[in-house]
Amino acid sequence: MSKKIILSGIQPSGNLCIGNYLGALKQWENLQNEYESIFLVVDLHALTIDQIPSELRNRCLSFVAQYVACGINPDKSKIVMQSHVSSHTELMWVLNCFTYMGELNRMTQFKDKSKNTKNINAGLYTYPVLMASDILLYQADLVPVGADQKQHLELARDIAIRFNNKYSETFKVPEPYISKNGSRIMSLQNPESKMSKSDKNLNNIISLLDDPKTIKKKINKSVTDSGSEIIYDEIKKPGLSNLISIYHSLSLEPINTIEEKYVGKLYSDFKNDLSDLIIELLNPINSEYQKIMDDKNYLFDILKEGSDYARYKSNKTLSKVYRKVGLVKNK
Ligand code: AQP
Repeated sequence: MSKKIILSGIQPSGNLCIGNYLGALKQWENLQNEYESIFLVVDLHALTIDQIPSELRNRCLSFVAQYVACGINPDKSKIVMQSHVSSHTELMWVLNCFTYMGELNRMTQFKDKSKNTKNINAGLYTYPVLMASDILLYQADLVPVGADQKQHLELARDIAIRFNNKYSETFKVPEPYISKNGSRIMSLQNPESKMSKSDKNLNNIISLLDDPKTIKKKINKSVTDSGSEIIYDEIKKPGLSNLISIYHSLSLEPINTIEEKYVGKLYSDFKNDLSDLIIELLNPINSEYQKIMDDKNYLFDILKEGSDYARYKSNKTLSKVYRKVGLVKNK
């Protein structure tokens, strides 16, 4: 029996951070052993935000290297640059015609992002349709995402069901895979908002490429709450609870074991240990990353293999869709 397919992606729109690691990359690393895996760098999605072209170009390659350094193994998984496979945007147009404005108006990520930018472009608005196309093209069974992306995945499912009902079975209806661990890591300075890689305030995030000194500094400066007890309470102690959550995701120690361990200890003791845990995770990722970035041929080979596979696989779906909606095939 053929393996089930998982697909996920990250947009190269800032510095990959431990939110992305715990909510996405760490899950991918585990899942790739069990599933046929496709991991995208969704560079077209990144255009919804103002970009400096030379920086975007470097970041796209840097993301591929960071995927591999975080354990995504190109022998097990396909790593694909979204813009290398034109079927993504082709299918998106068709799906646009099956998506209602009312659905897009309800997307909370659009509402949040458009609050913080003057550049409210149509791409930002139709972003979830491109994401639906990314997923449905490959007939993905399972989509690992952080909790923040669940609404987008539900829209992809609704579009797939709508299309299938109208034209007969065409798309696999994908299921979300949301890990309980690390599915929503919050900002270090503002624990009411999620940690986001494109946050301009770098003190809000731990980037995967931060050095140990910077990590210590950011964790020491992170917002904690009044009181001195180290206990998990999202309402009364959102800042501390976020740090405990990160500790828990990295050490895999249950939350109550962590609380017991720090009875009678200071916030600063806890923060020191948390910094050490993060440094222990990121040190090997950093050295692996440097090695990979020094071998650009290796990076381009990974992308070539990914796009060859992705073109073949996605074209099958796209041809089926074009035929079903009534478009004439080119001879
Ligand atoms: N704070 C988070 N905690 C857990 N998981 C997270 N993810 C993002 N932030 C957290 C997961 O990482 C993947 C990134 O997907 P994306 O780049 O397409 O979109 P995003 O959700 O908009 O991510 P960011 O980091 O907030 O990026 P920017 O700042 O560029 O918009 C997804 O699986 C997401 O769930």
